[in-house]
Amino acid sequence: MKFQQICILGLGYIGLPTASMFATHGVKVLGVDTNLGILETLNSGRLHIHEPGLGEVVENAVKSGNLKLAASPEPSDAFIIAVPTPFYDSDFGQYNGQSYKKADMRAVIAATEAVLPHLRKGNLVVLESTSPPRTTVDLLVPILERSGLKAGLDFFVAYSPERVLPGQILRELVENARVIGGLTPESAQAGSDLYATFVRGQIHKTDATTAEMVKLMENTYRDVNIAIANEFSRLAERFGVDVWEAIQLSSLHPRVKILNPGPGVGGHCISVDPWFFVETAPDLSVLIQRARQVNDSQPEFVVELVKKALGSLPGKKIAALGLAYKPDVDDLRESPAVEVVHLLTRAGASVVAFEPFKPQANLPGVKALPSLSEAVQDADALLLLVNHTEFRQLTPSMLVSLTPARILIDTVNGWAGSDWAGSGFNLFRLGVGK
Ligand code: SAJ
Repeated sequence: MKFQQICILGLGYIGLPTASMFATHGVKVLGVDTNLGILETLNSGRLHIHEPGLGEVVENAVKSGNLKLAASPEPSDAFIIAVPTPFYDSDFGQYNGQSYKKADMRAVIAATEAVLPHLRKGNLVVLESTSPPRTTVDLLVPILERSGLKAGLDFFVAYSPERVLPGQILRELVENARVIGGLTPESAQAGSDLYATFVRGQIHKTDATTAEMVKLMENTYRDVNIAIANEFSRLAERFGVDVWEAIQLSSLHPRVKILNPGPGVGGHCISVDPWFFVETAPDLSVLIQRARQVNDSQPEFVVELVKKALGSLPGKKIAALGLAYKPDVDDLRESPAVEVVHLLTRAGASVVAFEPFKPQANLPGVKALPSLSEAVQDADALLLLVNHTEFRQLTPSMLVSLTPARILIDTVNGWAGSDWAGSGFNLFRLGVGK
């Protein structure tokens, strides 16, 4: 199948790089976003997200004349839906006395309904948004068939999960293997033809529900593995062990690879997606649910560490280094660092934060200052929450003149390599019980 004109709905971390990639590979792309602020930013040549290399790719896409932006779709050969699927903040499900989070599919529904008036025979509709199993079959198809056309016969439908790692999106978009789940084999083939435009990794065809499940399994697997690392950090503290050393030694075993503990699991994927299994099959996802709870409670464990380092929290001035959900990205969504700041503030500490990738961050309940020196200048303790390269490179001699604080708390093993012994700084590390 040939695709001359496509429409991509949702210009976030996935939609925008994907749209630009198609455009720089000769396809006419209409990038659609209902957020007019995003369209305005992009139209003025700026970006609303930080991703290495993205600025250049978007610029090339616009210069090529192939990437146009609009607030609503137009008739196209294919439509790709890449809108967010968060969970509801205050609408929880219940199973056996345990509450679980529920997916908010309103953006997917709205995007699919926006495609509906433009759907023609022979079109392809692809859902990329991470979704609960059976979304393509049970949610997307019934909406699209309101057109009077029959899915799989008159038009093609596929689910193709994005699997790129923030920070490396542009490379992974091209190089990663791609899974295309079709409603029918012909739909999978149509999806495969579309992504072959720029994907150099292998393209694997399957059915739509398998592809949905593959995506959720990948992120759930990672979440459960981080949960065990976080639980090990708690155990190590209890037993007077350095968890980082223990992990390194355990990982010498040829079949063991333990992930890193930290302040918790954030971002818009790993901390969200496992709930899509729990929501749809709570009776069968006990381990998955427990892992989520372990990771979600890790910020409280960090607060205990800070309390131990400072004696008590009320009135203590703490400089929180980093608010992003992981190193060297600007994304603050579901960030455990932000949760730690909230918990410390609630416990009476006076917290100021500095996030180098979003120095003007404006979050409710978080006082963020635009520079490291301002954030640390009258702190009692420095709390390292994100392993940004810039923070990892701080040394005792750099810090000594910046801050009166002599207590350092490292939740991400960022300062292990520096020589703090005899420096006058007292270093407390997460997961280190000695
Ligand atoms: N984290 C740890 N310890 C670790 C690794 C990560 O605490 O050893 C934390 C991070 O600090 C962060 C969270 O987990 O808070 C998630 O970070 P991540 O780097 O593991 O993953 P994401 O959310 O940036 O991207 C993931 C990736 N999925 C997998 O690696 C299986 C990516 O490939 C997906 O495309 C992405 O989710 C997505 O969009 O679903």
